[in-house]
Amino acid sequence: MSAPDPRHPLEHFPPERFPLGPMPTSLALSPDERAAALNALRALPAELRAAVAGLDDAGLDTPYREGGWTVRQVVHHVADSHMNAHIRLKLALTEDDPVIKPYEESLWAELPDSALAPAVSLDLLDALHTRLVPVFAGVTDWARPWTHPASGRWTLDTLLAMYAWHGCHHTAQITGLRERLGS
Ligand code: NI
Repeated sequence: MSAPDPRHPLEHFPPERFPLGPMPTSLALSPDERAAALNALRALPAELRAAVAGLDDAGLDTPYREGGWTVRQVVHHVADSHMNAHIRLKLALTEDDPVIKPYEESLWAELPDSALAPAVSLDLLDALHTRLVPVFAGVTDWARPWTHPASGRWTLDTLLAMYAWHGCHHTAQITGLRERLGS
């Protein structure tokens, strides 16, 4: 995922691509919403692993929607994205309103590591979320700002909500495909 782009038409969210609807962009969350988002991040590595369990190479190399990434690319993309989340969170906690670095996610998904076995990124996500979740859980000032060069200034609440949604969003793309295919 990238931070929200206000130029993107919000009314266009085809359900196969956006099974959970658009990414949330709240600037402030309630304590219950934060707890739910943290639980989603805690659960994500196991849920993504379960979503791809039992797929052979043909299943892993099936696009989750016409013209979309393969299941394998989706798994590696979640690792790409959440590595950036960890860096963005730590920058926001240690610098004054840092400008984060966007990246070309569709080009990253074409690099050779996105052809590896999904287990590589599933193991990476296990370790990464073991580090990411306690950093989020230790936040005391959820209004701390960070800035995306295209979409502007956001808060740590936004960052938490975005990535909690992001993991569930891609997991649901895979489970939705498997439901449609009966695989
Ligand atoms: Ni994404």
